[in-house]
Amino acid sequence: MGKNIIQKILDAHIVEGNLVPGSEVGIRIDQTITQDATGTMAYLQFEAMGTLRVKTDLSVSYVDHNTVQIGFENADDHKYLETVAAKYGIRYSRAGNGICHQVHLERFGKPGTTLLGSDSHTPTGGGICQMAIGAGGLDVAVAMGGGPFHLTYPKMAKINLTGKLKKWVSAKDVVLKVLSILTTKGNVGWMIEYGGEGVAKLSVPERATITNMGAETGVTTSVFHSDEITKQFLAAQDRESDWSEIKADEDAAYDEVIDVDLSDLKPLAATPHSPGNVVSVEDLEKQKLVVDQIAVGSCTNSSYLDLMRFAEILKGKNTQTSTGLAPGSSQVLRMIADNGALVDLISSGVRIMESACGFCIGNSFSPCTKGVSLRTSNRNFEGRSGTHDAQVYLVSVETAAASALNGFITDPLSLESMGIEYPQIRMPAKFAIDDSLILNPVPAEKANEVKIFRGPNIGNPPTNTKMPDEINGEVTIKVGELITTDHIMPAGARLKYRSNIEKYASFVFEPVDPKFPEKAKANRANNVHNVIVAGESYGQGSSREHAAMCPMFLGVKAVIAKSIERIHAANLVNFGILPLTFENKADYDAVAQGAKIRIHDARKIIAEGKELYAEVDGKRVKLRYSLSQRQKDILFEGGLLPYTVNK
Ligand code: MIC
Ligand code: SF4
Repeated sequence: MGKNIIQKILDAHIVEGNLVPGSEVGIRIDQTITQDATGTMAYLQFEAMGTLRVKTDLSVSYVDHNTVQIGFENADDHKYLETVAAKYGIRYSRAGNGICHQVHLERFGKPGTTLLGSDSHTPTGGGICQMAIGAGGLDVAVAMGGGPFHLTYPKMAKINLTGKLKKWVSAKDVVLKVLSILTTKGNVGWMIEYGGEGVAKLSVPERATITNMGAETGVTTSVFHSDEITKQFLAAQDRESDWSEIKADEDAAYDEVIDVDLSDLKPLAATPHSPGNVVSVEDLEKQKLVVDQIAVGSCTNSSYLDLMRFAEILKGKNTQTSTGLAPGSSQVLRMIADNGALVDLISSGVRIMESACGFCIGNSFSPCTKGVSLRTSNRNFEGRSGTHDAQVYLVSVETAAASALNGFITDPLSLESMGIEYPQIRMPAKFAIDDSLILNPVPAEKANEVKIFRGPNIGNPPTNTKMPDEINGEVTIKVGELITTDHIMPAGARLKYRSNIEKYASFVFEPVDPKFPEKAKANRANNVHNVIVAGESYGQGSSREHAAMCPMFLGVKAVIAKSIERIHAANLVNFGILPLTFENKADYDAVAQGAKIRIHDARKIIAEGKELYAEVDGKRVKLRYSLSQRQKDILFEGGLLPYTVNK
C-alpha cells in the first residue's frame, strides 16, 4: 500500500513509538519558531534546562505580538529575546519584520521537514508542505534542546478539492467551508491532507491561508503537497534549493475522505463568536448590517496576493468605514510600497498598521462598544478584539474590500454590478528579499561573551510540587461549553505580563469570573486543591501555555471537562495539572461550582491504570484519563520542566 504525505513525513521523523492511530509517538523536530508572547517563557524554560546551544537545524525567535510598547515591559522582553537568541544559536526576527507564520513561510519553511512552534497557527507551514505543529512553549524548548516532540499518531483525512474557485471566492472561503463541515470541536487527534485537482490552482500563500485556519478545527495540522507551484514560490524567494517534490502515492489510503467542489463555493463568513459559525455573505448582506470597522491582515490573510487584491478593489474609491490594514511582513509591505499599491490604499483612507499581529490579538484597533468588526483574521472569540461586546465577523479580503466600499456587509459578487472588475493578481517572479531585520546568533565559541538582558518584567519560570497522592479540594470554577484560552488567560491589554507569572495569574478567567484568582489563592493558602470543571472542547484556540501555567501557579490540580483540546491538554500535563474527562457527559450537570471534590488515591490509581472516580459533594462521578506512561511520569514529577531537568 502506498503512503500519503502525512505518513511520508511522519515516517521520516518518528523516533519513538508505534504507528498506531491513538498511540503516542515521538518525532524529531527540524525547525522551531517562537513568538515573543510565548517565547520569553519558552526561553526561560530552555535556560532552566541547561542546554548550551539549540540542536535543531533552524530555530527562529520572532517578535510580532507585543509590539505596542506602552511602558517598558515589551521592550524589555524584546531585548531579553534578542540576547538569548544570540547566545543559544537562534535567529532573531526583529519587531517590524512581520508575523512569524508569514515570514517563516517566505524565508525558512522547507517542504518535507517538521516545524514546531509555540503558536497555534504554526500549521500555516503546511502550505509549503511542512509538517508544522503548534505546541506550548515548554514543548518547543524541549525540541530546541534536541528532544522529540510527542503527539498522538493521527487519524488522517483527505480533503479532496475538485473544480475551480469562481471569481471573488478565495482560499479563506475554502477553509470557512471546511470549518462548516468539521466544526471547531471533535477533531482532536486528526491530521488533514489536501489533495485533488483543485490544489494545482492554489498558490502557496492561498494554501497557507487554508492550513493556517485548520487550527480552528482542532486538528493537529494540515498539509498540501509540494509541487511546481511550491518550487516557483521558493524560487521567487531565492530558495529553490529548499524544494523537493512530495506527493501522496496513487494508492495512498485515508481514514476519511471529504469532497469539496471549489466551483460550488460562495463567499462565506464566520459570525460571532466562533470561527465555526459559518454562513454565506449573501445572507448577511440581506441584513444590511452596518460595519463599524474593517481590519485586513493577520497570519491568515496578509500575503502579497491578499494586500494587492484589497488595494486593487479599493483603488480610486473611498472607504466608507474605519479601515485598517496590517501587512504580514516587511517583505510584502516593501513590495506594495514599491509598486504604488500602498499609496492607493492610503488614498482610499486605509489606516496602515505595523507588520505585526496587532488588531488580531486585541492589543490595538479595538472596535467601539457593541461595534461590528469585519476581520480577515482567524478567531472571533468573544472579547478577543479588546472590546467585550464587539461583534466580530471573519471574512475574506474580497468581502472585506466590498464591505469597506459600502459600509455594510457586502457580498463581493455584487461588485461587478458596481462596475468593479475582479483583480487578477499574479504571483511575483521575485519577491523583494531583504533579511536585514533577521539577526544571526553569535558563533558557538563566542556564546559565553553574550550577556543576557533581564529587565524587571522577566521573572523565573514558576515551579510546581510533585503530584499529591489524592486531590482534595473544591470545584473553584465551573465554566460552560467551548471555553477558549482567551477566556482562561486573556491576551490584549494583559499580554504585556506574559513574563511575569505572579502578575499575569491575577487575570486568570478574567472575562468569566474575575474573582477566581482570589478564591484560588485563598484555597492554595489553606492547602485546598483547586479544580476546574468545564464543558465541551475546553482550551480551544491559542497554544499559550500560560492558560495552564498560571492556573498551576494558583494551585489548580485538575481540570475535569466533557472534552479538552489537544494543545491545551498537553500544556496541562506539562504543568502538572491532571486533564480528566467525564465518563458520562451528563455528570457535568451534577457538579456545581463550589462543590467539595475528592479524588481518592489519584496518583496510585493512575499509575496502575485503574478506574478513577471523584467524590463530588458525596456523589460518585466516573472520570476518564488518557495518558501515556511518559505523561504519567511528567504529572507525578509536577510537570515537564522538573521531569526534563531530573532526566
Ligand atoms: C493567538 O492567535 O491566539 C495567539 C496570540 O497567536 C496565540 C499565542 C499566544 O497566546 O501568545 C496562539 O495562537 O497560540
Ligand atoms: Fe498573530 Fe493573530 Fe496569527 Fe495569533 S492568529 S499569530 S495573534 S496574527
